[in-house]
Amino acid sequence: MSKPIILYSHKGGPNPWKVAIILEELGLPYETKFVEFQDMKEGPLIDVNPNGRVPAIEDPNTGVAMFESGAIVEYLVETYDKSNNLTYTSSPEKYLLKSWLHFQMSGQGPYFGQKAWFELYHPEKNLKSAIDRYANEIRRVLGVVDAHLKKQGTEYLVGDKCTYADLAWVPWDMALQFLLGEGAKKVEEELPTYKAWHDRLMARPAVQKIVEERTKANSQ
Ligand SMILES: N[C@@H](CCC(=O)N[C@@H](CS)C(=O)NCC(=O)O)C(=O)O
Repeated sequence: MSKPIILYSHKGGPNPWKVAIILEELGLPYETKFVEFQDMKEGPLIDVNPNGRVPAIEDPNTGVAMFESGAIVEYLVETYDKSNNLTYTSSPEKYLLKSWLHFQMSGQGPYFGQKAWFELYHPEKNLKSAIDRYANEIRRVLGVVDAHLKKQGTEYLVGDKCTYADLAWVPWDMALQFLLGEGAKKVEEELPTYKAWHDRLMARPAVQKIVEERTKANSQ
């Protein structure tokens, strides 16, 4: 591995920061290209992601150019995590990692995102039933994580180490306060096992580095 991977990103949106965390955890060189929302439906991003969203990556070392944060995470781990620091190759762990990543992609990302959409961007304001629906889903989904960790009695979702399946949840969970306001504290009090897991992930040096990078990017 010699040339930096290009990461198409956005300063505010959580999904690209998931990929940044994995790049950082794996110690891979990468170069971030921030794309504004209004520029996402044209080149060069649209050439890599026909859906015109971030993240997307171009890896000059392998010729792979791809999109969708979960797929990118899987690609990076399969290609570059030769010591299995963030993954398992044994069964059933390797398959359970996929379950939790897919749950994050389908159960956390879209529901958390829709809460922000109906609260902030939807043209029809104060659509209470939609806002409540997604706020309840946020609480429910985090409750699933909390119950799972409690039942297993482990510090991480799969096995006994931090994996890509845990890290994938970090950027949206970081937005909890933004999404639920006062309600975020209540969720954290009601779900202490989830909260301890989140804090454990936040304390990782790679995650802290990305938090700093993101703060720096947003202050420029
Ligand atoms: N499922 C996609 C979601 C990507 C996504 O929605 N990204 C946001 C930023 S976090 C975006 O590009 N939004 C631009 C738009 O909606 O046009 C993934 O996880 O990569």
